[in-house]
Amino acid sequence: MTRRPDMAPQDLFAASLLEREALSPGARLLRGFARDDAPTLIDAVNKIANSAPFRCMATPGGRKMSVEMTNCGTAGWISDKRGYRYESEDPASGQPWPAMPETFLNLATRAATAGEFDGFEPDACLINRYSPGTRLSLHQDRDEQDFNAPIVSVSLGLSAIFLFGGDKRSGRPQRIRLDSGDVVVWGGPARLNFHGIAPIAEGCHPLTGRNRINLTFRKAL
Ligand code: MD3
Ligand code: FE
Repeated sequence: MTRRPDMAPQDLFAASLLEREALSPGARLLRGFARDDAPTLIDAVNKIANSAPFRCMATPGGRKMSVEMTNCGTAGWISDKRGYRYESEDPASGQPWPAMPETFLNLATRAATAGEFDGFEPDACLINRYSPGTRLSLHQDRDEQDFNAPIVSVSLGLSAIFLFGGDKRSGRPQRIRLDSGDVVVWGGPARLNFHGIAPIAEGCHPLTGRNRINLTFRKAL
C-alpha cells in the first residue's frame, strides 16, 4: 500500500476512491471499486448457486480442488479427468449455466474501462468460494480463446493474499492483499502471468461469513 503521510485525510480519501495501482504493465488494482455493489453481488451469487451449486471440481490428475466453484454466463470453466475447458452446460445438471446478471456485466465493463481496457464483453464468470485454509496454487489462465481480452477479478468477503508471479512458475511471486470490494484488471503483458491465492486466514465477514468469494469475468469464446 502507498503511504502518503503528507496528505490531508480528505485528500487521502479522494485518492483511495480513484486509486489505480499499476501492479505491473497491464495489471491495474482498483481498490474498493466494487465496495458499494458488494451486497447486490453477493445476493446474485446466492441466486446463481441455487441453480448451479458450488462444487469442488476434479483435476485431470485425479485430485479434487479445494476451492469450490460455479459459473454464470454463456460459458463456464470446468475441470475434470479429461482436462480444463469451457462448457455451455453445467455438467452437474446438464442445463445451461445461469445467465450473467446485469449487475455483474455492468460492474465488469465499468472496471475494464477504468483499468484502461475498453470494449470488454465477458461471456463467462467463474465464481470461486474459499473457506479458511483453502488455497489456489500458482497457475496460468490459458483456456480462453483470445488472450487480447483482459480478465476482471472482484474480491468479496474475507481478505486474501494474492500471489502474483511472472511468466514462469519459478521465482518469488509478489504478495498483494485483496480485500472485499477490490477489483483487478489483468490484461496485456500481465494476461498470462502465473498467479495464485495463499491459504485463507480464519475469519468471519458480515457479507459472506467464513468465506471469500471471487468473481473472474472472462471472454472465453
Ligand atoms: C492474473 N482466481 O479463477 S483472481 C482463477 O482469487 C483465479 O480466486 C483467483 O486465479 C481468485 O483463475 C485470483 C485474480 C486473477 C485472475 C486471473 C488472472 C489474476 C490473474 C489472469 C492472469 C493474470
Ligand atoms: Fe487464475
